Amino acid sequence: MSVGLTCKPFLLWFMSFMLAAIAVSAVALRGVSSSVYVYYPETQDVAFLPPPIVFSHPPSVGGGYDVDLADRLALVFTDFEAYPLPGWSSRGGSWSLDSGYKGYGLRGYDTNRGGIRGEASHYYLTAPISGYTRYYVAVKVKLVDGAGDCGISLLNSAANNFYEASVSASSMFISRFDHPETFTLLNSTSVSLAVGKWYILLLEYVRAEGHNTFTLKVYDSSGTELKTLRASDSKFQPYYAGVLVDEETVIFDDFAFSMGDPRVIRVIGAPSGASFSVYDDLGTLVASSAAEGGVAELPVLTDIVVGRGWNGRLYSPELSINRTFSSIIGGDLYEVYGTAYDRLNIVCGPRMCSANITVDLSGLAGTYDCNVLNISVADGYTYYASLMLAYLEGSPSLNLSIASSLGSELQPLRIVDGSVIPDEVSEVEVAGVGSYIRLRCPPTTSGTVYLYLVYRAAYGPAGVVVAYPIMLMLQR
Ligand SMILES: [Ca+2]
Ligand SMILES: [Ca+2]
Repeated sequence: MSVGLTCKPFLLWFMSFMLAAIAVSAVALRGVSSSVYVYYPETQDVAFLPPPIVFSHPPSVGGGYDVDLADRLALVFTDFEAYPLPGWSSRGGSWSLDSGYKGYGLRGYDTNRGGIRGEASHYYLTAPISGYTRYYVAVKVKLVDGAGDCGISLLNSAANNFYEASVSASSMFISRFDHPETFTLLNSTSVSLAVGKWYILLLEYVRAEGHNTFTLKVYDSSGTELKTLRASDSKFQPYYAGVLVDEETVIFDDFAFSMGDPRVIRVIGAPSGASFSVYDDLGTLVASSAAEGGVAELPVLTDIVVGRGWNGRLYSPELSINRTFSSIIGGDLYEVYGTAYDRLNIVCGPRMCSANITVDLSGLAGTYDCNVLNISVADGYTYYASLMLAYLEGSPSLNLSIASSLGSELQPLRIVDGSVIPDEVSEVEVAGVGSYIRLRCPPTTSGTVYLYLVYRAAYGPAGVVVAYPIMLMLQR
């Protein structure tokens, strides 16, 4: 409300009280108009001032669906596009960049630490992994000489004892090395690998009751599994993870340390009939799959760190989704959400100070996330705005927030199964055009939410609070 009054202090207080009373009654009674009359004592006139904040329909943009990264299982990943890497350290060996599977790879040459059988050269992550009891380590390898072996190393905290999950040209094995010279073979099997070709190693580690269990799989570069090998041991709990090379020269690429299976990325919330493709930063197709039962599983085993580790793209022609992410990594979970404005029916009140919004969620497979109401400030001032719940019908689940054109976003008003999560709902400053109310809700929700946009002037003595009623009906 414009409060450009030039009256005496008592009258000013009285006007504030009256305006606040209107606001309070608007809070208490749904449908009360928030129009405000300003009283000019000098002329005894009553004049209507246009409301400074008005609602309007949000601009209709977007293709109806979008997708976001919802979870990432890989804690560390690299496509070895640089050397040295921050957060990595070497023990023995000669390490450098070379041509990789895509872009560069890490070339490792074993300096054969003293010629002890089973000793090896390591390049490993300096962040400890001992806090995890189940994880996957994936890496791509290419033998250059064929004389020795290479693979995944899990070292102790002194980095001198280690477990090794490795391949050579003729075998794969899991072993333990104890400083200074004890080599223990835990399990092995024959497998034929060609020198100069790429293979993928995937190690699953599980620790339970002081026991380590290792499962090593080797795949060719097309993703065909060649063999699986298992072993268990309880000598020590691994403290560092990395790669190793022993009496061999090798090139590594596509390394991931992951809390879950890195062989697929999953897209959830996908409507039936939708298909998805993953492209790398070089424009090459890595994987594609159709959604079934709301989920698409894209096999990215052949390139777990998609492309060179940056600018991966997720594409769905049916949903008009074409999103580039800073990286796409095996184990990622993506969620499709609906953004369709044609699901919205918005009716604003005669002075654009109230709104009835109906959202049609029928047939939507994923989350709905949409700007449902524009907020424009017409008088050039800045206001503090927040959302206040009046009451609910049904037991809807949703988040509502105000995104300000000034850059801040209100902590959402969260309702889960009809209960309000008692978050502190803060105020945001709104000014000019481009602020809006944003709704995010699961497709299964329904019910009606009665709430208020509450605002006060950011200038002068605070005290005039105005509330605009909003009814939000979620239909399925
Ligand atoms: Ca690479
Ligand atoms: Ca890669």
